[in-house]
Amino acid sequence: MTQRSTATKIALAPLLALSVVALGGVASTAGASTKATTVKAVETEFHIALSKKTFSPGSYTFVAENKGKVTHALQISGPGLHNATTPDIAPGKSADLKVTFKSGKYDIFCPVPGHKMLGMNANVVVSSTGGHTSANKSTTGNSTTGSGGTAF
Ligand SMILES: [Cu+2]
Repeated sequence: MTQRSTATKIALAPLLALSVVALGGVASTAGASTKATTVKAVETEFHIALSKKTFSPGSYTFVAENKGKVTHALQISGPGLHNATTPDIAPGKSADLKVTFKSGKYDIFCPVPGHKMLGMNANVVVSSTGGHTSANKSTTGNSTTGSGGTAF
């Protein structure tokens, strides 16, 4: 009896390991398929290093990586954002923060008391770039919609 149940557990172990791997793969693929631009925000004492310097309006996923020795977090405030914040991020961990930027000034900082003042603060200006005259919007639309799929 005891032997049999032990054997069952051993047989299941590789399966469990496999399913964990599979789930991880699916999760990361799903994350990549969104249209948000990923921006790394590396946090240390006491600095935030962004992997991107210029921003245009759109969706962004900030990946806050705590490479410091104390707990940090990431908060962004600006037009349309009401203190979007990650949970606390322990040293060595990371957290995602999804935001939508409009044109304007945004403040990216660590909300842990005192940290912003010590230098964990980055300001970015979001602007729709290009000195192009933005008149040519007529190219969008008018795609022949309505041919409902290929089959039947
Ligand atoms: Cu901090």
